[in-house]
Amino acid sequence: MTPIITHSAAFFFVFDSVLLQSCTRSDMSLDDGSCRINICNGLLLYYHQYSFYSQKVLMALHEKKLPFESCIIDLPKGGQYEPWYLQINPRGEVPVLQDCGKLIPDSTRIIDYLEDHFCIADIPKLIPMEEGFEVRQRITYYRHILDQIPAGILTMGSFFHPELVKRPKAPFLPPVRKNFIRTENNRSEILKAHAENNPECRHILLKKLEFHERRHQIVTNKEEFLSVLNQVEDVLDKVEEELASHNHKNQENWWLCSNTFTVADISLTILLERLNQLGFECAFWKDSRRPNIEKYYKRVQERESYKKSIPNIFFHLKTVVRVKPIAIGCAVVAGMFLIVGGFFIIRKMM
Ligand SMILES: N[C@@H](CCC(=O)N[C@@H](CS)C(=O)NCC(=O)O)C(=O)O
Repeated sequence: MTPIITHSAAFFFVFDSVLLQSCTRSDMSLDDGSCRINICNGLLLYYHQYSFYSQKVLMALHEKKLPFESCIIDLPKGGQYEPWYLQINPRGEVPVLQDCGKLIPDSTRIIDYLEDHFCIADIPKLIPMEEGFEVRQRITYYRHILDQIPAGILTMGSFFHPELVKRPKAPFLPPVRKNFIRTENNRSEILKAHAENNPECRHILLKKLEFHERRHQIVTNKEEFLSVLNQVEDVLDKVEEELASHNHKNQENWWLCSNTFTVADISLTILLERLNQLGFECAFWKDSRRPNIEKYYKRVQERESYKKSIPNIFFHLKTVVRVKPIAIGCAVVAGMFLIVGGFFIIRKMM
């Protein structure tokens, strides 16, 4: 895929006392959906909780136990196309890490940056240099093949080809899936409207539109989507083989490439999580299809970094309520009628 834009992101300050005050909060999104707080002495992550690439960076930050502030970009509402955010990342994508005055876009670059700049003393390492050349090579290899899987196409394609999906889970339940399809189908119009309303970002947004239309053709084409699923199949075969080769070792202490948790494990964990949520776990590992991956996925869910990076059931519920407030309201009222009605019927019968 060709890069959308290559010039570096501009950086701007808003010296406003209210904004300065909110700089101390851990989530610095403002009520109008913006987050123009660029004054921060530490790490600030622009992200979205359900974004695949954001989850990778979150997991790296939590693995390394680094404190950070956060600013949530409302992707479903097009927060990434707002002019202030396009100045932070002209690609209009999350995640972006801000380290004092420096802006670092792209999950792989962010994780490498964290590894390079936060590697002193007792900060856990995600690329253990001391384990030697062979381990490092394995980490690079697995990270590379895992990161080559186009997660956006995998996710969106599964909504357009539901016949290929068995059991989608939260957050990708039917109302959310429908919402994603609607947003995807309207994205060209959304981008055109943003380009019209923001002449200073027109060029960037029209490039993004071009990119979106190319991607849309791919996600809606079944053959193309099947070839992405085949790519996943090939990568998971290699992962399964690698994990199986550790069977003679103490598996409780062993991850994908080493007995420490590495960047390759982050790529694998977030991929498995996404496949599971999309409803592909039966196709790819459940029921002894790939027993080592199944075991690995169970084990990784016990890690603190996983629990802190992947939204839990309460967060999913909030999301579904936000997407379908009327339907949920009706369901709650109907449920109450059923309970109260049932209560009276039972009383009459007694
Ligand atoms: N190569 C980038 C990809 C980032 C990306 O595609 N992010 C998605 C969310 S997972 C996004 O921001 N999409 C919004 C859009 O393109 O409009 C990375 O690794 O960070």
